[in-house]
Amino acid sequence: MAGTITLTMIKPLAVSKGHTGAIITRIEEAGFRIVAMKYTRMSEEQAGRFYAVHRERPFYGSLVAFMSSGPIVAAILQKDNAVDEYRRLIGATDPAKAEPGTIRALYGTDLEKNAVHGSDSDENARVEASFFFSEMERF
Ligand code: 3AN
Repeated sequence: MAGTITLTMIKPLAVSKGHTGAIITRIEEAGFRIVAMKYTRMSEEQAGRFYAVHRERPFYGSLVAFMSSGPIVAAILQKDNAVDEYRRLIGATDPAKAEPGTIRALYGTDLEKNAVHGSDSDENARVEASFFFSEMERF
């Protein structure tokens, strides 16, 4: 299948609330192919590295603490124009402002605990995919 990739994480609160299956169903029904997937937990150091671009932002410490607070599901998704298509499926960063029916509108709690991550560029998608997955874990 042709296409580009994006990296998603189902965030700790959405996982602990039992939304993993519903979110994966939406992803597959929207036509994304799962290239790689794992259930894992980031240490604070790893979450800090993943979000290093936000180091100077006021929410950085809280975001790192939250993202390392429990298990997540990380996945590489493939589709034509995957980054933009996935951001359309998940909706705006703030679940309260996300389009009805988007993953963040349905399963997000607030600006920080917004159910899922989605890469914001093809280059970041490649970097983020390599953060979680080796070549041998991609199919
Ligand atoms: P997106 O995930 O939509 O690309 P970014 O890259 O601006 O949004 O932010 C990365 C993550 O940081 C978000 N997914 C969210 O969890 C958190 N975040 C962004 N802005 C805020 C904020 N103002 N307050 C708290 N957390 C935030």
